[in-house]
Amino acid sequence: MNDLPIDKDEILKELDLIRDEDLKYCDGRILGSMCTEAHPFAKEVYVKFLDSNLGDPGLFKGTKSVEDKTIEIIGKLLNLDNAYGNIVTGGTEANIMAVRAARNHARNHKGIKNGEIILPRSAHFSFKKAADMMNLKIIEADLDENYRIDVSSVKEKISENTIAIVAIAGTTELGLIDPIEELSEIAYENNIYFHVDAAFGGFSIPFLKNIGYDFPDFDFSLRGVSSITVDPHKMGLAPIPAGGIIFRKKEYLEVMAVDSPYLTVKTQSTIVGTRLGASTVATYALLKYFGKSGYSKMANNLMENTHFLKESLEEIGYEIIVEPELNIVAFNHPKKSPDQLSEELEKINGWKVSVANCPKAIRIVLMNHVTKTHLKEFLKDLKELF
Ligand code: 0PR
Repeated sequence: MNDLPIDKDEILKELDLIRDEDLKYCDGRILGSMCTEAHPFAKEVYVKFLDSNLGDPGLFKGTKSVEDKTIEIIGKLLNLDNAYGNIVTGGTEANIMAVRAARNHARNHKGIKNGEIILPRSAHFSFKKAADMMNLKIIEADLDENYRIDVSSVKEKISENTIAIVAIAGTTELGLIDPIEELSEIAYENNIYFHVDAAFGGFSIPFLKNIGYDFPDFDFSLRGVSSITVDPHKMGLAPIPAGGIIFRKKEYLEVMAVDSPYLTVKTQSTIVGTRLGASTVATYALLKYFGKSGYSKMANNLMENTHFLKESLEEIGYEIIVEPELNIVAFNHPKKSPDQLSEELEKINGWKVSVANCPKAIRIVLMNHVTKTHLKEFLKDLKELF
């Protein structure tokens, strides 16, 4: 550390150089990210609430009331009138909270000590962290030939130690929606906690449905669904960190509560203690600013780009892995491996694609920062590499 203070300008100069090493969303080269540039209005709001701490809500009553309203709005969007939950750091923390609620609930109500959690192979790796922290056994359910969770495999894997079943609405690698309706019934009939990870899809499926897209039900309209992860910092255009966890019942928060004696509230259910209010308020501001119609329009534009990319890839001769359901396209070159193609794409024009693992394929996430112009440049390079 320097002994003497350094001039602000000098520090800023250094930081500008450092910032130049980062990729910028607006260059359109980031093709595998579920995050995007936060909306300018969200950034404006964010700085106003930078010092707010939701960890001690009695001191920040205004900010806390915004968190409550945000949960209420997102809950209603997911067909739940009385929603409970929090805006947290991201999908990982939201999933960890859901698993913790399920584990504690099963421990308190069924006496389960060595819990098992059933999830599809396509589940995000955050569940591995949750299982590791809570000493739970992951029971992997098979996928069907279309890469969605195989319902019969879930049925077979239910045991007396099952504390939760997890399904995905918008899988990380392919953007697919699991057969949540059927799983909800199975969970309900077996009295098992059912969590839906809609970290990615939660901010687009309701809006696309709103304008006539034919998606299956995935939310609290299904009686078996206990909680849903839905991340504002993905499709919601909110600044990082903004994940969301919504619970059907208050008791799921209560089973996680620990005493917080010297705070302004006497218990705390979140994993994190000191919690930034800024991204929560920015999320709230965006929900109001866009409204249903604004988000629907954006989601629809992204679906149009998705279909444009998919069809153009087919025209060149690339193989599409699965018909896109949300704004992710996965494809392969008939001869080159995805890793080789990914390397060549980076070399030719700095494209940063990501390679899916199940199945191995190049995976493009069509976020807001990827414009039609970027896609045309990308397709030109893909044609050259074919
Ligand atoms: N659930 C699902 C379905 C997800 O896709 C993700 C993240 C999570 C949970 C975890 O969310 P957080 O990362 O907010 O904790 N999916 C992407 C991934 O890890 C996130 C991502 C974002 C990846 C930006 C790359 C990137 O540049 O693959």
